[in-house]
Amino acid sequence: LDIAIEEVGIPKSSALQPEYLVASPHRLVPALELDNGTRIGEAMAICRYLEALHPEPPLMGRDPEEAALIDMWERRAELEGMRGVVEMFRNANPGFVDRGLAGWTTPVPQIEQLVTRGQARVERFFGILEDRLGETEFLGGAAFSVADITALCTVDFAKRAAKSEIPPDATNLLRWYEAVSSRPSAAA
Ligand SMILES: N[C@@H](CCC(=O)N[C@@H](CS)C(=O)NCC(=O)O)C(=O)O
Repeated sequence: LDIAIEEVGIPKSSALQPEYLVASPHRLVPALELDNGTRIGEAMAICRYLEALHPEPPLMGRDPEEAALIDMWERRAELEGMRGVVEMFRNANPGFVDRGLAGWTTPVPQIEQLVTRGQARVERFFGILEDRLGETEFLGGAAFSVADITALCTVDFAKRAAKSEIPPDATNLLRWYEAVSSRPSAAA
């Protein structure tokens, strides 16, 4: 989809631009601004909006069962995987001192123990992915979906920001990672 992208501060600086924050009480990115001025926050709400406008190819399932399984795995990828990476990243990175939680205006101290706990969550998540991808080609089932997109972002962020690599013996996960990373959209 051809959508104009405007950088408003993350990740290039340590804070979001004041002009952006004026109309963003949640103080988080991303947000999708419609032509009528409506702003949609939350990555998955944005995905759902775009999917409704552009249903082909379907990334959120073709029937209720497929949709539920994709939703289940997408939520696991965010809540179990991405949360762990974020815990590691925000609580260890010197650029995030007093910014332990995103979107807060008051200082939130970093907590060292969350780095270790985040690492444990990421390792557990890699195991969950490895088991699931031994059963199905993609995370949500037989077709590539938004669950794979969130999981790929999680694995890439884990590698880049938290130096957590896929274990070499996780052959199903490595097979999947190679396949989804080489899709033109991911490569771009
Ligand atoms: N649940 C939100 C999470 C948004 C979020 O945490 N965004 C982070 C960066 S990816 C942010 O805006 N951080 C601002 C900050 O650190 O102050 C979503 O899915 O969009």
